[in-house]
Formats: sequence, C-alpha cells, structure tokens
Amino acid sequence: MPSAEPPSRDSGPVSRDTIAAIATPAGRGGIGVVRLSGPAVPGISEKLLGALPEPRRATHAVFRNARGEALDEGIALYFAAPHSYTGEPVLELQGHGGPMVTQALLAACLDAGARLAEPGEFTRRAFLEGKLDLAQAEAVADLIDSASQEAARSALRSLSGEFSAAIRALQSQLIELRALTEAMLDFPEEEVDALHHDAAAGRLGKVRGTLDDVLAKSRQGSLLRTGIHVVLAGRPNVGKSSLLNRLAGEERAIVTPVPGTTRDALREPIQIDGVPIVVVDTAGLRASTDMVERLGIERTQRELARADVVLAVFEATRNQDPLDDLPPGAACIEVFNKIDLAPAFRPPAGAVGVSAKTGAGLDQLRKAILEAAGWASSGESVFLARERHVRALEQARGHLEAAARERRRWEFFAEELRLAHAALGNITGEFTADDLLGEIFARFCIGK
Ligand SMILES: Nc1nc2c(ncn2[C@@H]2O[C@H](COP(=O)(O)OP(=O)(O)OP(=O)(O)O)[C@@H](O)[C@H]2O)c(=O)[nH]1
Ligand SMILES: [Mg+2]
Repeated sequence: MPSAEPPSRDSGPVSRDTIAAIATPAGRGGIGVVRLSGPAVPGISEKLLGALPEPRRATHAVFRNARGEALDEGIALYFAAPHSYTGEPVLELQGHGGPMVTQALLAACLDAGARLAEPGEFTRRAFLEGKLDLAQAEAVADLIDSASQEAARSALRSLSGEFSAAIRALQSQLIELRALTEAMLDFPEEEVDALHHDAAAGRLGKVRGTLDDVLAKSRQGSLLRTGIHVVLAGRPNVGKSSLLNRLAGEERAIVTPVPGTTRDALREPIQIDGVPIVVVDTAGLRASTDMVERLGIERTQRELARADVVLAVFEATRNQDPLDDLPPGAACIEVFNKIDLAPAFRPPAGAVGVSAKTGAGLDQLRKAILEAAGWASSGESVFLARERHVRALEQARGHLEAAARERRRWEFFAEELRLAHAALGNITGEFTADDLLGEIFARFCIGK
C-alpha cells in the first residue's frame, strides 16, 4: 500500500511564542477584541485579570496593565488547549470598542510577555496544529473577503471542509488504484490477469470523471472569488455609459448626446445572481485628434486586454462596422442598444438587443454575461476555489491523462498516479512548501 509522504506541518519549526493582536477592525465599535494564543496565555491572564478564567465561560473581568491600573472592563473568554481555534491556549478579551482602549489593552498584553501577531498567524497555527487543512484556512480569509452572498456561501462550504473532503475522496480513490497497480507490478507481465488491466482502466476512468467534476466546480468558484471583469466597448455615443448606469442601477457615469463624453475608464462593482462582477465603462473607440480623448482610448485598450467578457455595443438604429480592435482572448457579446428607437430590429444570432433607456433586454444581457464568463448556475454547490487550487487540479488531471496513455507500462502508470496524488496534496497543504504557506498567510488580516 503506497503511503503518503509526511505532511509539511510536522516538519516546519513551530513557533512557541505567545502572540496577541486586535481582532476587531480599527476605529470605534461596540466591542473591541484582543486575542492571545500560545503557551504563556495562563500567565499573562494572571497578570492582566488576576486569574485565569474557567475555560469556555464568559467571565466578567477588569483588565489591568502592569502597574495594576484598570484599562477597561469586559468579558474574558479562555479556551484551553487543544479545544481552541489555534489548538493552543487562547484568551479573548472583549472590551469597549474604542481605538485608545483597545490599543492600551494590546500594549498591556505585550508588556505581559506576548508579541504582536503577524497577519494570519492565528490561522497559520490552527493549520500547523492540524485544526484546519490549508484549503480550509484559505476559506477563512475568503469568507472575510467575499464580495457577494454567493461567494460567502461557497467560502463557508469550503471552510466546513466540503472542498477538502472532495479532494480527499479523490486521493483515496487514487490510493486504491495505486495499490491495485503495485500489486500487478509484483508479477511478470504474462501472469497479470487481463481482468486486472481492465479493472485498473475502469477505475482510472472513474477517478478522471470525479476529478473533472471537482475541477468544474472549482473553476466556477474561482470566478466567485475574483469576480468577472466585464468591459463595455464600442463607438462613441452608442450608449455604453447608459448601459453601465442601467446595470449598476444608479446614475454613475455621465451621459450626454455628445460623442466622446467618456474619457476615463469607470469601474462599478455589481452582482448578477450573487456573482460579483466589475463593469468597466470606457471611452468610445474612434480615430480622434483630441489629446484627452486619445488618452482615454488608450485606456480602453488596456481595459480590453484585461477583460473576461467584452460587451461590444452597437446601435440598433443603424448599421455599424464591427469593432476590429477587440482582444482575441476574451469572450465577446454583441449588444445592440437603443432598440426602443427601432421596434422592428431583430438581433443577429448570439447577439442581444437592449434598451438602456427602457431596460428592455437587460435580463437577457445579464444572463448572457454569466454564460460568457463560464458561470453555469446549475444550482449545484460550487467550491470557492483559488487559482492555486484550480492549477493543482489541472496538474492532477494532466497526470491522469498521462496515466491513461501508459497502460502497457505499469511502472509509469503508477508513477503518474503518485504525481496526481501529490498535486492534490498541495491543495489541502499535505505537501505544501513553507514559502508558499508564508505567502498564503501573509495576505490574511492581523488578528485572524
Ligand atoms: N433612445 C435611447 N437613447 C439612448 C439609449 N442609450 C443611450 N441613449 C442616448 O444616447 C446618447 C449617448 O449615450 P451615452 O451613454 O453617453 O453613450 P456612450 O457610448 O457612453 O458615449 P461616449 O461616452 O461618448 O463614448 C445619450 O443621449 C443617451 O441618452 C437607449 O437605449 N435609447
Ligand atoms: Mg460614455
């Protein structure tokens, strides 16, 4: 039975300092929380509160500095190891949420022997202590950062371990298949039962199917995380800014009958069916001698290069040449605006007819945007995956494809399975290098 390499969480040096940070946002608030984690927590608690509170019991206490002066009073919550977020002794002090009070409380914790936590250090410890795997730890940050309800729901699913469970299910299928293959390797070719070959091929097919499913859900989830970049482009005066205002539901961009109104690119975050989207309005594309307009058009081109979806806007009222300067990579939807002025107009196949003035066709346009971006709202749960996860899944998929080609040479077949297994292990953090961990946690907030 092939065994997994030792996880990196056992190998790295585990820092045993006691860390402290303000866990609530800066500024005024109802409550300000200072959080501590580490072996010195009981001692620090004695100094600050005069006692260590009973674990998991909200305890009213006066918070004091080293000179014994009262700084604030509030609720102290103590979690004994290993039954805490980090797996270490944790103390949470909930005081009055003023910046001065909370800062003074943090300073008292540092005086009492804690050091200031780095961003994400609490969650990093939770990971190192085996409380969370890496995908779950990342979901903590993604939940905090989520830009839409749908993103938050998916992040929570990942945090609760649904995504990790799907990855582990794939891994255990791979381990079974590796065991079967390695059993075959022990026999000379002629003795290996043809049945075994077929069984291995059948199982490989099944694993590939499951992996494709997880990959599809992760790609969708990664859209939720990053948002979809939609750029409005077209000749001057076709109604790009009016469409932006319609999509945003607010008068954000200036609209006038003068061609060449928009100069700067204007971005507006919106949501369609809970999916976060950034819509960018741009300067109309035309040959211009006006310097400001020319600079605007250069910006349009830069925005276009970054677009996930381009809305190429035309007027339904007259024939216009197609836009020739669109980037080849992005999905493009042809949008014919002002259909209120051309009642007989029928959009060509694949295009959408709309009126920014009346709102006609806007629902169809919203649907087309999600479709063009690859969002298939199947109602099925997606995983709020990161680019890193999608890449690892694609890598695993590549190895499984290679394995499928190696069915005469079982050593190679087995090796590709091992590589696929390792690629998946990157997602949950089984085999993740320390510098990558550093990079991941550095993007967290302080106090998380
Ligand atoms: N009847 C009608 N007029 C529209 C519609 N959409 C835009 N307009 C008008 O068309 C003119 C130009 O609209 P804008 O939204 O400024 O057009 P634009 O593409 O942003 O133009 P530039 O910024 O100059 O490139 C304005 O007078 C709008 O009121 C529409 O759906 N129907
Ligand atoms: Mg405009």
